[in-house]
Amino acid sequence: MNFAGVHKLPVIFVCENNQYAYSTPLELQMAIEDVADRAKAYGFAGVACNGNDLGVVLEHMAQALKRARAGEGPTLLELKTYRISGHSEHDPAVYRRAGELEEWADKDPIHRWEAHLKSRGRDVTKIRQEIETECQRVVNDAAAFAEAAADPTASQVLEDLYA
Ligand SMILES: Cc1ncc(C[n+]2csc(CCOP(=O)(O)OP(=O)(O)O)c2C)c(N)n1
Ligand SMILES: [Mg+2]
Repeated sequence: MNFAGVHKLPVIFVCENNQYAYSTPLELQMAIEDVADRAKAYGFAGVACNGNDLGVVLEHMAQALKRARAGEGPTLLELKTYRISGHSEHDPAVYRRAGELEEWADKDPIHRWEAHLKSRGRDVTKIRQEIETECQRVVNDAAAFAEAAADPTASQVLEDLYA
C-alpha cells in the first residue's frame, strides 16, 4: 500500500471487513472503527461503506475506478459485512456472541438486492433459479472433470511450482 501510494498506482484495495480475523472479533483486533482510516497514512483515499448493499458498493467502486483512471492514485475501499460461516469448514464459530448471526441474517446482501430488483419489477424467483442452476452446473462440471482425470505421475510433481 505504501508503494502504491508513493507511485500513485491505479490500484483499488478492497477490504472485506467481515468482523472477524478467524476467531478474533474486530474490537480485539484493532483500536479504531474503520480500516479505511489506515489509507490516510499511505497518502491516498480511504472509504468505508455498507458492504451488504450492492448498490452502495457499486457507487463507491465507480468513484475509486474514476480516481485510478484519472491518475489520482489508489483507494482503500472497506466493505463492512459479516462472515455468516466459520473461518473455514472445520470452524463451527462457537465464539460468536448470542444473537449475532440472526442480527446479520436480517442484513443479508442477497435478500437486500432481491428486494431492490423486485421494487423495479424484476422476476426475482426466475433470476434466482437461473443463477442457482448455473452455479450447480459449474460445480458439477468441475467435480466430473476431477473424477475423470487420471492420477498425476511422479514426474508431474514439480509442475506449476515456482520458487
Ligand atoms: C501470513 C500469515 N500470517 C498469519 C496467519 C494465521 N492466520 C490464519 S487465519 C488468520 C486470520 C484471518 O482473518 P481474515 O483474513 O479476516 O479471514 P476470515 O477469518 O475472515 O475468513 C490468521 C492471522 C496466516 N495464515 N498467514
Ligand atoms: Mg475477516
